[in-house]
Amino acid sequence: MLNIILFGPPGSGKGTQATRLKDRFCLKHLSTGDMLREEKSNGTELGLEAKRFMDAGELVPDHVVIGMIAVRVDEVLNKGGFDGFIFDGFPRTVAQAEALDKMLSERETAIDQVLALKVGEEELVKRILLRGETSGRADDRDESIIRNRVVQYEEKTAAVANYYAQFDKVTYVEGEGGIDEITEALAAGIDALV
Ligand code: B4P
Repeated sequence: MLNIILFGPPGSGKGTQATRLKDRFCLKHLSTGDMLREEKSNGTELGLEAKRFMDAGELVPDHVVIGMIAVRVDEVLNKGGFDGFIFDGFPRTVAQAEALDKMLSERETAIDQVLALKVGEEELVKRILLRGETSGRADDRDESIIRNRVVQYEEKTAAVANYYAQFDKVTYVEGEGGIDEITEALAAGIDALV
């Protein structure tokens, strides 16, 4: 199996790039952001719990996202049809990373590489505000909420790259520039693994 984490701050292009890479490498794309938005729009109990965190630009509690991912991973492993996973927006804390590693190891697989997109804060804010004009997402419309998402990233998520760096599993990729050009740089990182 080939298991990749697409990593980076909010608005760095994780979702954009994961959508392009999944078919090319026959990977199942698992986005915790998309899953949580689906739970929210279906009005489930989990979605209602997640809403207040997401709308404020805070991270949803670890136990919620870890449980959600485990169910999806098992669905895919039982059904088959993919060569691995591309995790997008997960893990976002070291506790999530440790839980993911344990979960994968119990299923006799592991993370192969973290591809980390580098984008400056002003570019992140600009992109998300632009997306907010059409996304309908409450967390994309208010600059102070967007900046809080960046703060949450610095305080809680950036450490995930250090966690995987101790196993030599992190490759940094320039995330500013043309979308096609960035896809090719990420694909080259995956090609180097297969
Ligand atoms: P996410 O859905 O993961 O939100 P995101 O970080 O904004 O998405 P992404 O980074 O993928 O957006 P993209 O760059 O593709 O999470 C939302 C919320 O859910 C979080 O704040 C949190 O509350 C919660 N959550 C999710 N996962 C969680 C977890 N594991 N633990 C706890 N809480 C969790 O796109 C940004 C924009 O940039 C797009 O409009 C795109 O078109 C544009 N863009 C992309 N590449 C570009 C480029 N090269 N140039 C110009 N524009 C570009």
